[in-house]
Amino acid sequence: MNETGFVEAKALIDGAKRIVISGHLSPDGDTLGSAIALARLLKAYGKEAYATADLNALGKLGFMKGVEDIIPVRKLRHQRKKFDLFICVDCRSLDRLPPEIRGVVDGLPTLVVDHHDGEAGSFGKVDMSDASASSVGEIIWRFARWNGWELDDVAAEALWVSIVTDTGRFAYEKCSPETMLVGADLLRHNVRKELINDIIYNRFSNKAMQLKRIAWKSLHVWRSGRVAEVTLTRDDFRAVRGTKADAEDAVEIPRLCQRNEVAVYFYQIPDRTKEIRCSIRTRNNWNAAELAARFGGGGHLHASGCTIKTSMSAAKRMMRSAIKEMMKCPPKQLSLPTAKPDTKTNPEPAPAPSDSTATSA
Ligand SMILES: [Mn+2]
Repeated sequence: MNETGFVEAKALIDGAKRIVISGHLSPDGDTLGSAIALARLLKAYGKEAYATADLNALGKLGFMKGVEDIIPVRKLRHQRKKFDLFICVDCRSLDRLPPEIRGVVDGLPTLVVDHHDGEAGSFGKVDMSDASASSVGEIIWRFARWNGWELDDVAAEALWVSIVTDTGRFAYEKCSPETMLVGADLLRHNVRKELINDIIYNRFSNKAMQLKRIAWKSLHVWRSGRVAEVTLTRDDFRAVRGTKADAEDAVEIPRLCQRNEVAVYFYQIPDRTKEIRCSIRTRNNWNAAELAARFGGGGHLHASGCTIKTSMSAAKRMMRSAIKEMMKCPPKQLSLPTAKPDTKTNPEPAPAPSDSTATSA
């Protein structure tokens, strides 16, 4: 794990009084968990620190401790001028922030903490990102440890949610021996691990169940299942009065096909016609970040997202032809982590292009 930026980040924090923290639109477990934990840690350190998020987009994550301290993005505008530092977590591009926050943080000194594959450059004044980290939560844990900051139970639970969700419950490629040690440390606190697992992975609202049923029916498989898709249209969401957050995991359905290598979930946000979001998951080194980057999105090697501003049928045509083209040549053999027990960090693949308009990966 890379600790570059910690010294500069600390200096920036020391020079600030009122700090605002935000992650990307449609916050996921890592975004929310790292924002909550960081705000707690900074408060305990003597700063005024506020995590902000679109509270209407939390979905299941609303159960998290610390959510009650989050300032809704739309209330931020009234707080202008008072902040003197912006910390951007789980994202390194202004385009991915909730629109309400862009005006508030514009011009503020900015610290970026991200772990997406991408170019080193970001809009931050100081950047303590690390593309080898499993999650931003892991970077925050390391930063806290480096500073000698103690975690309280709320921060520990938030970081647990970060890491669990971004590693697919300690299973994805970037989950390193060090990630497991961070997890082990977090469990020394009162982390409700069983409840968290149950809420996030094993319990679904009626709306979510109905959307799953529709998504299953839409399953479209080609190349003998090597490529598979599901679709939820604006009408589907309307029919069950559901939101994007009710179908966050729909991309897991096409992934279940035994031979699946590329899975895509196409969906439409009810009030945005002519805008198709694509959530992409790959296996076997097919570069999901590069595929999404063709459409201005980005993400990780095996998980990415993008938005295509066109109709559903045109978006599908474009994505399918991009997939076909990608699959013409075998994927680059990337340096995946070896089975050696002493592997310290996961070597990362060649950087993917910037993920400026990626939807949550
Ligand atoms: Mn993340």
